[in-house]
Amino acid sequence: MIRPDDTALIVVDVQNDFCTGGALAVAGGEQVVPVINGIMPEFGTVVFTQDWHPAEHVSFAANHAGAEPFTSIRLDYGEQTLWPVHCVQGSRGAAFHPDLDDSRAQMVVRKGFRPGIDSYSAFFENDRETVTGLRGYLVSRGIRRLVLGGLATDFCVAWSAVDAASLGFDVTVVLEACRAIDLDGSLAAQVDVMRSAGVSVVEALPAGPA
Ligand code: VGL
Ligand code: ZN
Repeated sequence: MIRPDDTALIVVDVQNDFCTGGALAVAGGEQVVPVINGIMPEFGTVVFTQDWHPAEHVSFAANHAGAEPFTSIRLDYGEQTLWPVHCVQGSRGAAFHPDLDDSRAQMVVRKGFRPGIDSYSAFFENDRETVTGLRGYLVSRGIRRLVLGGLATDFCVAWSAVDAASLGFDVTVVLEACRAIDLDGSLAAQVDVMRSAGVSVVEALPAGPA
C-alpha cells in the first residue's frame, strides 16, 4: 500500500453488462479491468459499486409501453433516461467482470435496487435525497480522499465524483480507468461538470498522493 491511509479507491460498476457483449455495453468497458487491477494494491481501502436493479425497475425502457431505450421520461424526481434492461439482480450481467480482482473489495455498495428510483451516484440516488450509506462508511473509516475509476465515466462515475466533492471529499477521477457511454456529448459535458465541482480529472493516477 503506497497511498495515504485516508485515501480510498472507488471502483464503479465494472460489471458484465457494461462490457463488450453486455446489455448496456460501454465501448471498451473491459479495458478498464487491467488498469484497475494494477492500481488496487496501492490502496488500503477499496470499495466497489454494483448497479443492482429489480426486473421491474423504472429506468428500463421495457417497463414503459412504447418507450425506446436512450430516450427520457419525466418522473416525480425529474428527468430519467430510459435504458435497456441491464444489471438485473443476480444475473450474469450484474456480476463483476470475471477478470476484475474482487478479492480486494472490502465493501460493495449496491445501488438502484429500489424499483421506482434509479441511482447513478454511489452516494445519493437520482431523487437526490435517498442515501446509499457510502458516505457514513467512508467517514467512519477516516477516509478523506477518493480516487475513482470504472463505468461509465459520464454517468455513474461522474455523478459519484460530483456528489463526493460536494460532501467534502478530495476527489480524483482517473480517465484511463474509465470508459464512457457518451450519449449526445455527455462525456465532454460531464467532464466539465466534474471540473466545475472541483474534481481533479486526470488521464492517469499521479505517482504522489492522489
Ligand atoms: C450506469 C446507466 C444506467 C452506469 C448505470 O453505471 O454508468 N449507466 N445504469
Ligand atoms: Zn443502471
